[in-house]
Amino acid sequence: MKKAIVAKFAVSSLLLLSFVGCLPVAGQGGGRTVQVSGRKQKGILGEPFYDGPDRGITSNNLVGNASFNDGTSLPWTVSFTAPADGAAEVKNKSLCVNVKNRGLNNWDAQLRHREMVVKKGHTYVMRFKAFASASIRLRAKVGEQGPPYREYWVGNLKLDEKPRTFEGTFVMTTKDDPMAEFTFHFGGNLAFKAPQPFFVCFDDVMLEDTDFVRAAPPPAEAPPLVRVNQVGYAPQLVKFATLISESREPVQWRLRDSAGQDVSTGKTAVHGVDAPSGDSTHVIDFSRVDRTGTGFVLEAAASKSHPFDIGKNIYETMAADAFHFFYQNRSGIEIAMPYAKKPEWARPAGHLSDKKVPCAESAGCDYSLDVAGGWYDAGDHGKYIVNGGIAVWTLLNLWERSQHLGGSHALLDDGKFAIPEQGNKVPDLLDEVRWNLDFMLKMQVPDGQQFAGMAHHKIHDREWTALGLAPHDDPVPRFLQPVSTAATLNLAAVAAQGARIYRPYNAAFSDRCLQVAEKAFVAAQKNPKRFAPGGTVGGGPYDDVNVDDEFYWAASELFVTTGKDEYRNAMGRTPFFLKLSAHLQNAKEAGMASPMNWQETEALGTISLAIVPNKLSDKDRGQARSSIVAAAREYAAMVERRGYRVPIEYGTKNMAAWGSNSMILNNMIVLALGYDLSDDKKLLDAVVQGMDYLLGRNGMDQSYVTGYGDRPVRNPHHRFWAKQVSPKFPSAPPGIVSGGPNSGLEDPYVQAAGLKGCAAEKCYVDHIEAWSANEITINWNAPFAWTAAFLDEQAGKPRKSAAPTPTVNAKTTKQTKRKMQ
Ligand SMILES: [Ca+2]
Ligand SMILES: [Ca+2]
Ligand SMILES: [Ca+2]
Repeated sequence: MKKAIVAKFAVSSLLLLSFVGCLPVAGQGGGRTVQVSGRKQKGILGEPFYDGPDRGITSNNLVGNASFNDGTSLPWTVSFTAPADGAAEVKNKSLCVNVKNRGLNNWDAQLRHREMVVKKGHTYVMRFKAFASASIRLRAKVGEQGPPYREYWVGNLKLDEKPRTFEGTFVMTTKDDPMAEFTFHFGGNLAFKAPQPFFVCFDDVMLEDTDFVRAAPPPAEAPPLVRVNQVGYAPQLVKFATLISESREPVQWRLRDSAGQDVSTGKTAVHGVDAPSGDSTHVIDFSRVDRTGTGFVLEAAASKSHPFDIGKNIYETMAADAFHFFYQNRSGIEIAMPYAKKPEWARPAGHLSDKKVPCAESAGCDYSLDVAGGWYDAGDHGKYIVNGGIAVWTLLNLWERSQHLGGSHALLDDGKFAIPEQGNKVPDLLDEVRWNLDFMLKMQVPDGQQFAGMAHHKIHDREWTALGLAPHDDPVPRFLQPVSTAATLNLAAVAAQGARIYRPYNAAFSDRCLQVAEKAFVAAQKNPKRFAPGGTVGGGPYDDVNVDDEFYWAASELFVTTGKDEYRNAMGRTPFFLKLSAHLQNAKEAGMASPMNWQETEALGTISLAIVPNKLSDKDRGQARSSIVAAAREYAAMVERRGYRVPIEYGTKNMAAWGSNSMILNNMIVLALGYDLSDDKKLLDAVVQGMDYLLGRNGMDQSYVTGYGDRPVRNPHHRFWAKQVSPKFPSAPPGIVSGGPNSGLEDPYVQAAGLKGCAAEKCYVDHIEAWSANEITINWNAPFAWTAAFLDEQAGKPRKSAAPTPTVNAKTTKQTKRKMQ
């Protein structure tokens, strides 16, 4: 998460194909001056900057938003390449870009409009109004949105405080460009005299092609007022829907089967305003229905829900797909059929150059390491230890649950994943996780170096690449970033966890894991305050200046694995011993109802101490277990307070944080473990309802998972699954959860989408450029896979016992573990 997407503009050779129009300033570029024919200097109209009726906004206008009169600016978005910085806002019905830092290159600060086709032989007319708060030059162009950035038309203009109208025209003489863009550059030297900050405003922007007729938008279908889990419900688990209604009286609901026959009816319960969504809500409880089938529809208040299933298998393929996300994001190995599942998702091995990666200048070292392999973190191609750490831990924790709490491992065993390691007698979940764990081990600083034993915080590209890039095509050099205490402790924690888990399958690997873990812990103690810097370029910062929680987590994992007193003492010295807070304590999201994230990891230690047999006293383990159950009960209580019955609340400011869906998922893990430990069915019910929210029973009527539900996420932020950017790329495979609503509105796309003032759970848009609301990451899909597998198990299928590891009967295990307390 947290990464800016900025297209890097190569210095383009100007191909001015035809230029027959007029501009206040001659277009030029590529070292040659272009003849400008036609009338001179039209368009200084002297009118006030325009906020009257729409002008130039005809059905022939390729520009999707010309007037900004409705307060939005999409599909216009700004792009700033660091150090350039700024933001756009619609003000007085025109679009103004506030430039805090102009950057180095002309294109470092720009406003652009994509999603347009420019066709051979067609004549285009541009017209727009603009002014700036200071004298600057403006480079307007129509051209390619990616390398080599050919320009079909360009105008070099002067702006000052006086609003002016500019016009130009050209004939497209080369082949059709299905991905053209209309852009305005105002960075670097174009604005070198302007005092910063300055602003540039635009209005009534036209790119007219008389041969183009904008299709009337499809009639907007109002989302149903009855919100359901669009995938379905399990026969013996709770079944809730939410009706949006301002009625103060209960209303009748009706469940119909696919033939339209009544299955069940009842009355809603009036809930009132659900603050995080802003919706007035009623709750529908149809838990008593145990009929199975497909195509059920809930009706209430003259509105019909999306159709859904009731069945025991609703989560089976979803869980498998959620695990498969990790294979699809493997670095350093060809993603090949049949494992890729569809030819469009196959690709050559990415970043083979990671076999020899030098230190970045800021890292203060002069060696290269083989850090090939691992998973790509998210929409970008970086590999980050702290995000890898919690993702690895989460997946391994699911394995440990199956070993020690009686959870099913039917989906996790050898032969269950579509991966090359199927059939090797090692559970496929452990094979998949090892792909990243191996990479993490390689990030440890070798003996003899200054920071021997510590881990490099991350490895990533020197600069951000553009969307629409397969890993093997990434041309940007990559570097090892400085070591950090947080990364070192993450490495210690998951290597210690791996040492105990992989022992039955590979003793040598287990030994190596333990050696790396112990060495890392010592190195972190020697360097307890080496923090990763914030605000980095080319990769997310993942900075964290509170590492007491990482010390506790690493010491806990080492203690569980080794039983050594030194680790018992180290974890006992922290304030976190045996505790698990239902709310984040010191992360940026402090106060949010969530137990853990990449920045705050104490819950991970307490969970391992609670569920994996270890040398703690029964009393201490009982305390750790009570902490889990108590936090779970807090989340279950939130369900009762919410009209959408989702186990989350967003603090006193009611602001959804970045990756809010992952917070719900991590709450669901604590709920599920709490249920395992207590048999309190309310906790199980809350897990079910968390998943209902993620699959459509929410204020957006959105399934936040790709490929699942009537309205699934279609355009997550990812460089390879980038069909929305170009048909050359595939769309995303199924089973991937989006980060979801984020009140912070932290990227230019959501800022342009008119979301300002949105209710917490409505700060969302399904667009590939919306990286602060619609990214996908390993540390979010890990809890999604965990909870989907848990719900598949709870959905009531008979337990399978064909497993290489001893099958554990849930009841027996629960009895055993009660004895242990
Ligand atoms: Ca306007
Ligand atoms: Ca295997
Ligand atoms: Ca921390």
